[in-house]
Amino acid sequence: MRHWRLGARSPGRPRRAGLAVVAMVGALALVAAACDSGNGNGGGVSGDASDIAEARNLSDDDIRAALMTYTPSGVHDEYILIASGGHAGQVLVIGMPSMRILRTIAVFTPEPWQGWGYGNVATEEVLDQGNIEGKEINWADTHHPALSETEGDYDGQFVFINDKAGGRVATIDLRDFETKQIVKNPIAINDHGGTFVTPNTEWIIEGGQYATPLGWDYAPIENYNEQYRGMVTFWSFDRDAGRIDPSQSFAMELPPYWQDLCDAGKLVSDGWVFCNSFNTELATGATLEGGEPFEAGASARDNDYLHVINLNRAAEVAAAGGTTDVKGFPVIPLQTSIDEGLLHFVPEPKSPHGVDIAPRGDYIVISGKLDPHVTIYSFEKIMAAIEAGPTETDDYGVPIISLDDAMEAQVELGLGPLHTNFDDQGYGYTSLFLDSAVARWSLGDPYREDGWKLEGTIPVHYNIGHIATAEGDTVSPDGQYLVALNKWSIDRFFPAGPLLPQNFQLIDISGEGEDMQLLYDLPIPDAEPHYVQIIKADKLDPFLVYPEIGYDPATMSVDPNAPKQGEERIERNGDTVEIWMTLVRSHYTPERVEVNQGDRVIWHFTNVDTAQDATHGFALPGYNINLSLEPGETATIEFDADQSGVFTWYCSEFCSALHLEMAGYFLVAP
Ligand code: CUK
Ligand code: CUA
Repeated sequence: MRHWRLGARSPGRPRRAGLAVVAMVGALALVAAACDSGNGNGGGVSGDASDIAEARNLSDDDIRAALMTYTPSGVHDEYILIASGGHAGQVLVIGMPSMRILRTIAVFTPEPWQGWGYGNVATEEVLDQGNIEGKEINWADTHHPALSETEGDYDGQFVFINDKAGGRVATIDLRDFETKQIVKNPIAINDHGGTFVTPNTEWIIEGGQYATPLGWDYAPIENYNEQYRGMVTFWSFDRDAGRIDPSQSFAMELPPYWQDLCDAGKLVSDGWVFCNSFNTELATGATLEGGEPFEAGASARDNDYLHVINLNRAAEVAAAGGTTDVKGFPVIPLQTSIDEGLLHFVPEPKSPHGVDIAPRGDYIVISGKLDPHVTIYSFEKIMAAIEAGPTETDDYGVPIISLDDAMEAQVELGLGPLHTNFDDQGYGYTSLFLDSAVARWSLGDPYREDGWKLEGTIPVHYNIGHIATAEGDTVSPDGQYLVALNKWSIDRFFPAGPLLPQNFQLIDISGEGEDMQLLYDLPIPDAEPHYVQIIKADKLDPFLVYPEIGYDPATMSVDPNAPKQGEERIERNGDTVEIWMTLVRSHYTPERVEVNQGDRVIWHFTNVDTAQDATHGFALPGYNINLSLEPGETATIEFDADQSGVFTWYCSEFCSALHLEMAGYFLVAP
């Protein structure tokens, strides 16, 4: 038995180096004895487990991390991460603790391999819902995925995600992990405080960010204070339909501060919503006119305002018609919100970013980018202060509760606190952007007796944004794991050019106090994910194949017009040619389609395979068409045969030994 090199590459974690490592080495030695094949291959890594550990310079912490994350082939992960795909406009699905990427879900952005927006009429209709004033917008910046909840816990049914760039929200159904809907916010060209759901997913919150006139109609920026406005939108979710219902949704006009993140109250604070803001200075970026740049102008004051919104009451006001119409969308005017007591402000320390509600709904945790503390507000104290009647207002007449009246505690954590998640031990975890670290701190009564203090920090690599603990923003966090979403990854991976990946770091938080261990680095090569939520895998119940042949993902039901085996055909009606085609390993029926140049082509497909993973493609070059047809799925393409020629279509998924034979001819006669 060889000895492990202890701690050489993982300073600062002497714990578990004793008995635990002996046990691990013992376990590995057993494995090694079983697989010691003695096949030395000259200088490479080979031999038994201890040989490998020595050859690869692995410390005891490295070995522990490997044992914590190694997931044998065929074993599934305990947790699933639902991650935003950042400015790739997608959502990522990742297994934890293995950190294996399982799926990209195309959302706002066309994606050929999923057949998302490359001819499939249903997917193009979803993408078209995201058009902005008729203009096709085919990229997005996804920030905050929100899993649907029942009684404040993830229920595994839906995910929502916002597009910060375009002020849009999408709905994904977790039965097939496909995007079903995009809604464009009619009153805001951008957003940020979304998406967050209320504890039973009645409402999906989409808060704004950079103020414009509502509906973004032109107004001179000199009129900023009078004409520009902030907003928060509450989208009503129809769970039975699996869709947001814009006709039951509404927004609130807010002062032209730059609203930032929001979160929904839960349990004791159910029915309330909390949003941060910055730029309460009302800076307008007049650098060429001798003014200050935003980074200074929007950070001049010591305080910004936490927006405390009575959502239940606001919904009543909206339902009773207390709204004005902005671009066809009902908006509660700011003065109405003031008169009806829907909106209160509480000062919050300098340039806040994250607002996160503690698991019991009793505390609101605010992180200020330029303040080394997290500030913890008591919901009970805020309610008492509202009851007592605030005496101050801001320039727009919104009542202000004093910080002293609302605050429960402040905990000094380090530089650049951004976002907080929670665990099952009464700890909060806050990302420290400037320190590139995660801080663990204890909540006070009723979470922990010795609370409101920093417990320890662990460095991350580097420039962390969000963090997420397992089910860490629900009413019952699981603890055990934390994922740090790092924006920089210099020196962590081979640099494939100057554009580096993002870095998700998995951290073991099962210990106490300062005991945390970095387990794994996962490079994310696509874009900058902002937030993830982590759900227990057994809460998800996805389709393995579509439940019936001819299933239409757009309606989640069988399409009566879907092509059926034995009923394949081509029909001509004037200049329109309609094709009903089936796909099965390894052929299309029919295999030859002849049309005339200028014909309208309507082409229906059903993948009649029922075996799991027996996906077929339909790649039609020259016409920018590629479909992905999962087992049982039906889809339709429609196009004008505007180019004559001989076009060869083929199956773009290697589905069988005779996959190359799965092809056909599309002949367009001039
Ligand atoms: S934001 Cu990106 S790090 Cu959009 Cu939640 Cu804070
Ligand atoms: Cu079907 Cu290849």
